[in-house]
Amino acid sequence: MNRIVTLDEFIIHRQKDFPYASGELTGLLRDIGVAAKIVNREVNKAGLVNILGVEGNAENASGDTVQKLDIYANEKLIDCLKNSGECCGIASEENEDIIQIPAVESKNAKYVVAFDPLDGSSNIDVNVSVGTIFGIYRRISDPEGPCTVDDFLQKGVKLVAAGYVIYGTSTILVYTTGRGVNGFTLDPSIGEFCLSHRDIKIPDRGNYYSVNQGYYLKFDVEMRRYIDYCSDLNLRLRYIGSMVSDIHRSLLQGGIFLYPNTRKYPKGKLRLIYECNPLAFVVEQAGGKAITCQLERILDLEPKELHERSTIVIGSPVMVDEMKNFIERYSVPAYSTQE
Ligand code: P6P
Repeated sequence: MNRIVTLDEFIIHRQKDFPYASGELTGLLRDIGVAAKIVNREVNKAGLVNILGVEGNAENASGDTVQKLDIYANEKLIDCLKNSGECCGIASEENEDIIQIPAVESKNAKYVVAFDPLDGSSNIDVNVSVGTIFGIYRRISDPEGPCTVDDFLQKGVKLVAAGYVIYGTSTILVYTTGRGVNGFTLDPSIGEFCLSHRDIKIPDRGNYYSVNQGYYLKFDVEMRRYIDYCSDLNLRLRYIGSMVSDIHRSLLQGGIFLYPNTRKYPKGKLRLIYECNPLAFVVEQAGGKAITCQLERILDLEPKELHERSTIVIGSPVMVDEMKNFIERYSVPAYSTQE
């Protein structure tokens, strides 16, 4: 039987990968693990306590209806990160503006964290997997002052660490610090995340494609032709409506996830800073690719606003390349009004 390696042990052991690391990032990753355990506890009993359902008429910064568990998860993540002393600011899908965290005695917080506390939360009431997505940046603002929004408007290539927690049949935390991707499954009997998916590598291609087929007629022609191609190849459509779940399946079994532009979301629905970038970092570190429907690498995008959206095509490298070929071959150039 393999020796149990806990998340804490792994993070501390891997600290050696960073010769100049002084433990702050290690502390931050461990705090996110603690927050994940707390959120997991509530997600797993959401049906038993009055924490299901919609929070009044609440809407978040992106105009999405806020579920009670969204708010709970948001509050717990903020509390854990506040206590760490390693994080000087937070950007959350649930908060319009950034949250500046006062310095903790004798700590010089170097990092900011952007997260979606509970992605796919509309699935909570029907017991479908949901997830937390997080990305960690080194602050670029004056270390003597509070963090600023510019600390979060960095390109995805500047991410120091990123990952997600999927609350499903088991609770798994997957993260990268730029040296590969590892997954840890929560063992409730000991309350520890234990190494279960060492050095994850995404298959070059897979048998699944993941897109909301219901929007088929609203997609651009190149998207429709690619979806038809997947169907011709007898690929299986799997779309859970929870990005973390669809990406996690693609990461382990191969596949491609697409959220193109539609009339309702002309720039795409998914948020760049705390959904697309962290997941793109993880998938690229596992050998996959992540681009926009305009063929830009997700991690190279220059964010302009905290809650800006992006189109995304992400997953197995061969499948993303095939999708890229469809976009190049079939996309109709935007109609020019220039004579
Ligand atoms: P649609 C959940 O609301 C989410 O942000 C992602 O997790 C998911 O992939 C997507 O939106 C689902 O959106 O428009 O297909 O219901």
